[in-house]
Amino acid sequence: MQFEKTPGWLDWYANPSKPRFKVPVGSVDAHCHVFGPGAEFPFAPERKYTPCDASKQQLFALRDHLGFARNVIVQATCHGADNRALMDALLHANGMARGVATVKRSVTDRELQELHNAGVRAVRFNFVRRLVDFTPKDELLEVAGRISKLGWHVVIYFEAADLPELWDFFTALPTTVVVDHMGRPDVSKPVDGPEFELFVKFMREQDNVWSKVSCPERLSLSGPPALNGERNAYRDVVPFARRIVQTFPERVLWGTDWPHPNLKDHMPDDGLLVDFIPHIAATPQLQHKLLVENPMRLYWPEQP
Ligand code: 0GY
Repeated sequence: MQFEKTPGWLDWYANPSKPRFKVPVGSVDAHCHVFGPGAEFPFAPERKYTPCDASKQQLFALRDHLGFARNVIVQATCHGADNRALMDALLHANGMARGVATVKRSVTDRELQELHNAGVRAVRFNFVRRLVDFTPKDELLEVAGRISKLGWHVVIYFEAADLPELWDFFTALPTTVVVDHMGRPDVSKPVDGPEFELFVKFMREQDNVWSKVSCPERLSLSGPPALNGERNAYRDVVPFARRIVQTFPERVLWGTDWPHPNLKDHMPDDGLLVDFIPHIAATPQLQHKLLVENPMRLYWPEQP
């Protein structure tokens, strides 16, 4: 099937620079996606956007270029609850990728087992209104109960302003809970202001809650650096991510978010994103936890 991209859709950056920061051996890109290819894995009818293609081969080439060893591939909303593209990528990764799927209440135990066999270890619950239609909370809780028996966890995606309303639901989840992109803080607000304090409190009071300190390109208002050769990009996001890494070093993950869905203004150079890491995890110890120990504990617990 041929798909026409959403008008204004930005394709991923074709020739990312080589990062100056050398990630530790065995690093995991713990948040990335595959899109189709649409001709092989059609996008879902209920999708809110139609992306460019972004294949497993292209993802694995980026992994190698940036110096990463493994990927955690997150089901993107353009594929709805049809996890075939995700499973195909996982099955072709030689054990070097795990997955986060989207499932409905109607999913069978056999389908869950197939997802598990392919490498899925979590489901994603998305509360970002521009991306998905509302799913009743009782359905999500039922799914969470079922997947917890497989040892999976729940990944949640929401915007900072919605945390108060979602608090009771999130704190009722029976599994480890991983938050995408620090709950999308508004970085024009103070890092010690009430909105981000609530997120820090969420992590402090709930020791099952982890956070991805990813997506500065999505959160930044100051944007990428001017074309002056400077590689310290997205600096307005640094205090937020650094605070989470320093306060909860055992419960943070990092990912590129390649191929960067729904960016309207610019497409990040993935090499530059990797160079963001030492600004938020300043020591080799913190970098090793963020990029190796934490994702390995969560997604490859069987590995020594
Ligand atoms: C992200 C962010 C976005 C999109 C998706 O699944 C998705 O469609 O995750 C977004 O538009 O903010 O995590 O990649």
